This record gives sequence, C-alpha cells and structure tokens, in this order.
Amino acid sequence: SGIDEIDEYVNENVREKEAPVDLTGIAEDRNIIYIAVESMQTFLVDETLHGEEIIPFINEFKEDSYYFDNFYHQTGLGKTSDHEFLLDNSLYPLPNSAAFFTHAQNEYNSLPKIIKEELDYNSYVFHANNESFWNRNVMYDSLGYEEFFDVESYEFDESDEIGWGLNDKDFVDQTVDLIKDLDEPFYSKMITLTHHFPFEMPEEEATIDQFDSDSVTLNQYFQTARYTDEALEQFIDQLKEEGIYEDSIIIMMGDHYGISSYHNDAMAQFLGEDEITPYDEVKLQRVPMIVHIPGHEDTGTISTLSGQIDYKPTMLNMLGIENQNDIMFGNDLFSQDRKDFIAFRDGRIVGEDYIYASGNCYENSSGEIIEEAHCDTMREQAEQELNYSDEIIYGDLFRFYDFEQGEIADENES
Ligand code: GP9
Ligand code: MN
Repeated sequence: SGIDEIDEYVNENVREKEAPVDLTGIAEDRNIIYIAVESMQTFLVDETLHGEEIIPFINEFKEDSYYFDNFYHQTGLGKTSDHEFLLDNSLYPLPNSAAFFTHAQNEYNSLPKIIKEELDYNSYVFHANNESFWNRNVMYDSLGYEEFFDVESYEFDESDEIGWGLNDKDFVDQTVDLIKDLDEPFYSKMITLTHHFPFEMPEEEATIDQFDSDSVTLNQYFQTARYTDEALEQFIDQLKEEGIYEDSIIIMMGDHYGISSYHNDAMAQFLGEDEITPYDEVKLQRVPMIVHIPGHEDTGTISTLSGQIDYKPTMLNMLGIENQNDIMFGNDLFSQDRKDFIAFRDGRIVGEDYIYASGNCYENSSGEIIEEAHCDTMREQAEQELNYSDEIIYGDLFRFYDFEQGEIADENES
C-alpha cells in the first residue's frame, strides 16, 4: 500500500465525478467566519422546555440559512480538537489519541494552507483558553494559521468567568473588536466555551429554568445552551453594526455531543421515550450545521446524511477552489454525488439505509434491528477508509504526495 493506493481509493469512492454547481465560488472575496459552538446538539433545535424555545436565536437564524439537520459529529478522544482536525483536513481523527498532540508536526494539506496559497486568505483562531490546550499553539502552525488569539488576547477577571473561563457574551464582544482590525477577506475560527460540561450557570445569569431529572448535567445543559444562543445573537448583531456582516459568510456548527450515554435515563425522560437504544444514541450524535450567506435567498433545511468530514470540500467549493487531486474523505455538502455513509471513530456507522451500532445492524428509517449482512458493505468501506486515513497520519504520507499533479512526489516512498 501507500499514498498511491489511497489516492486510487479516494478517486474511485469519494471524489465527486461531476463538478458541483451549487454555490461554487459564492464565498470568493468574502470573509469566512466559522463558529464552533461548544457541545451544541441537534436535539435542542426547535425543541422546547417548560413551553419555551431553548435556543430561539439558532432556531430563527437557521431559517435564513442552509441548515443541515442530518449532520453528525465524528470526534473521538480529541473532542474539540478532533472536530478542528476533521474540518481542516477532511481526514478522520485517530482511534487512540488526539492527533493534535501526537501528530502536530505532520505535513497537512489543510484548509488554511490551501486558501492562503490559492486566494491569499489569512486564517485566524479566536478562543479564550490557554494556547497550549490541545497543543493548539503547535498544531495551528502545522495547519497554517496566521495567528491564534488565545486567552491572552482577552481582558477579563474572575467575575467575567462562567464554567471554564470567559463567558461567551464577553468573548464574542471582544472578538468583534479583534476581527475589525483584520485585513479582508479573512478566514476566522471562533470557539465558544460557556456551554461546556459540566454546564454550570450562575443562577442570576440563567434565562431558562433547569430541567427536572436525576441528571444534574442534563438539567443544567439547557441553561448554558440558552446562554450561548444569546451570545451568538449578540455576535451577529455586532457584526452588522460594524459592517462586517454583509461581506461575510457565517458558519455555525456543534463540535461534538454534550450529553453522554451516562445520562440516557434523563435523556429518555426529556425526549418522552421509554429508553434510549443504541440506535437512538447514534441519532443523538447529530450536531447543528448552519451555513449563512447574507443576501442569499435560496435557503432551507437540507437533510442529506453528512458529517464534519464534509466541511473542507464544501468550503473549497464555495471559495471556487478546484482541487481534484486532494486526498479527502468527505464530499461537498451541496453535491448530489456523495458517499452514502458517515463513519464514527468508535466503530459505529450511519448509512443512508442502515445504521451499525453495538454489534447490530438497524434499518435507518425504522430503527428495527435487521440481518447483520445488510451492514456488511458499508462496514467494509468504512473500515478501509479509517485505515487509509490512519495510514496517512501515522506515516506522515503527505510528504510524499504532490497535490498539484496528483501523484507521488518521491519515488522512494513505501
Ligand atoms: C478547550 C475547549 C473545550 O479549549 O475547546 O475542549 P473540549 O473539552 O470540548 O475538547
Ligand atoms: Mn468541545
């Protein structure tokens, strides 16, 4: 095997044969503002608690956007950092470690590097945590980020902290000030923090009552979700005030689940179900994904099966960058010609027709357990892909691949 074999696999099974037409180049010359919304899960969207919408702003914002309601997080042990890894590379995170720690010196063909080279976009990260958390300070250099505005770029004291650190409202407020000074067009990634486990919210800041169950975690989860939702609304308003909004495309995505299976009983109670089955648990791995294009009227909900692996090809197409020779495992979210499964790092797989979880094959539409053989094809392909992706990372194989020509760069490889 080697990078040539992987290239062949990608060409046969992943690369879209027809150039996607939808939205090609729509982001050109615009700023891209990506917001990683900590622990936001799709089950909150359009959902109510005590008769109130939990995240009213996201619910409204998505109506004016492309909203993907069948979109999955695919992170593993590396949590937020795995989500960043998936988005920037369209490679899978690793099975037993966080690539941000173990493979931060690799050569990557990452989104920031490509858009710098092709369109001269600079990429920035905004996140009010220590720069070394998840080894970001090292990994961001390898991924091609120009600058990381970490906790040192934000002014606050203890009274401004909720949970893990600076509250999301002050975070977005100060981020707008930092963004204002960037040369346009830019790519920026913001990572929120308030809606992070264990979801603690000071009583006086809470704007929705807690849920009432045996799980303190789930009970509190709705309050921090609401808080971050309010911060996002404030952010969009501030972008408008500063005149940045019109020239930008704004993307919001949940980074990974917030409520683990440990809280299944409480979750079943909230959802009004008898129990949470392994099938339900898979469906709970959906995270909201919103692409908001100011001034663009053709919006709506898209229910295509999709996941974080699809972000990079989607962004590249929106930016009008053709990269037929890239090695990625995802597809453009707007393409009709997509792979029909989304693989998780823990062996579970969601397919258009079938779901594989806990050693059982389920029919996706009904949740019925069916003969295991139905899942075989998708399981084989998913395993193959995960292995190829791991090979690339473990072997640092992109050193040997010429992305311009789509061929091996070094004949001595392998
Ligand atoms: C930490 C933040 C949260 O900087 O991104 O990380 P997580 O615990 O969700 O991986
Ligand atoms: Mn996270």
